[in-house]
Amino acid sequence: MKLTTKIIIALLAGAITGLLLNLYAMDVFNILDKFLFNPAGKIFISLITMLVVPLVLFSIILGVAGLGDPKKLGRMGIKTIAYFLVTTALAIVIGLILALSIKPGKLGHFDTKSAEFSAEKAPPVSETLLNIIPTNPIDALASGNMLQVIVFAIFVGLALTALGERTKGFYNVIEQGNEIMMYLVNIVMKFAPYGTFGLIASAIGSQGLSAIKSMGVYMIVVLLGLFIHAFVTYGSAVYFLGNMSPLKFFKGFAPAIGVAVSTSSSNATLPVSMETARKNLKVPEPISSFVQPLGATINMDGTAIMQGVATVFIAQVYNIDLSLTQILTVILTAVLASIGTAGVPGVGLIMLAMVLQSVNLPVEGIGLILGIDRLLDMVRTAVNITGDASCAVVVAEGERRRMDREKESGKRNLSKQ
Ligand code: DAS
Repeated sequence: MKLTTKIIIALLAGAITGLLLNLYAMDVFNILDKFLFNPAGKIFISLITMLVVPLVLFSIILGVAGLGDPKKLGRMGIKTIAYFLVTTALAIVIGLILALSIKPGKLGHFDTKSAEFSAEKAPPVSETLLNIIPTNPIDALASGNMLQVIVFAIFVGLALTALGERTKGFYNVIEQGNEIMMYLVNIVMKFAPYGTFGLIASAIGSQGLSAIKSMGVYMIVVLLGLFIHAFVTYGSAVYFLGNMSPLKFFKGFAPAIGVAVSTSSSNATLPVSMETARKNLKVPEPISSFVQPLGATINMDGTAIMQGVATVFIAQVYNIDLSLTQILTVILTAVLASIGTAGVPGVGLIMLAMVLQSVNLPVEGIGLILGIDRLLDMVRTAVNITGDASCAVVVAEGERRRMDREKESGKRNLSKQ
């Protein structure tokens, strides 16, 4: 049976198990959660997270060195960042339009008195951008500062390109290191169905249906935005710009989507996202190893959709009308906030606090949506990594077309001589 099928079955079985135990046998759930679901989930997340930093380091060094031409890196970087910014802005606009038209904050009674939330401060974007150059690369690797690891790996890759044969030995070591990491990803993925089952059973079992009932409309609006963005925005991008059928794209990327749903972490899913993009979507390694780690760190369209909906929802609950200026501020802040935070569970709420503060909305309003955020985090993380993969497909197709044009013009020049 294919890994995709196993992960989907594990997701469904885990959700049904968690729900049934939550409804009819909570004490049994607590025992199973403590000794089975939680340990299985934690082992799986630790195993894949263990591979993230070395895999990103080796694959970006190789990817950049493999490009052979720094100009190509510059071109690829501009296309990637532009794609990220446009799709994230589009995502938050979709969220805002849906929330402003459906008005989830006006449908139902919400107890604002008991709502409370204190967010740990996310670093301002300017600080993050200034800090992307690591003063101590070993510390960046040890602390898993993904933006700094990516920048350091790019510098090493560029040096390898410039030094050529003189560093062939080092290049081979990095190449073998990357091969070892990819081998370990495949080994760890054999455990994915069990880890996925544990994570979903634990999350659904502990949440139950209660939170969903009171926040049903809010959830539906967020999920509607996530599905529209995934299927319309990414489906159109891979079809028109990536020369790939949306069905092939989503089916091919399904194993990574399943792991993202169960882990709620773009970073933890990264080894699987990259492996799936290369194997199933035929994205060349240099492009996959540059676009996807960068995307997992700075591109979070799913999170931006939640932020758009949540901002309007909270404003509606507190009877605050948002002006056009405030709405534009929300869009800008959400796009910039996504750059400053890593892809780990629950980071979307920390960013949401920044967005709410930017338009003077009550941050404690986040307390209203806290209960179901764990469930929504699963789906928006899946959208986040799918956005990164769609970018990799589009950039890869752009580079392929460019190479074809260069070959054509080369042939024409030869025929003229
Ligand atoms: N869980 C985050 C991620 O890994 C997304 C979020 O918290 O919104 O992408």
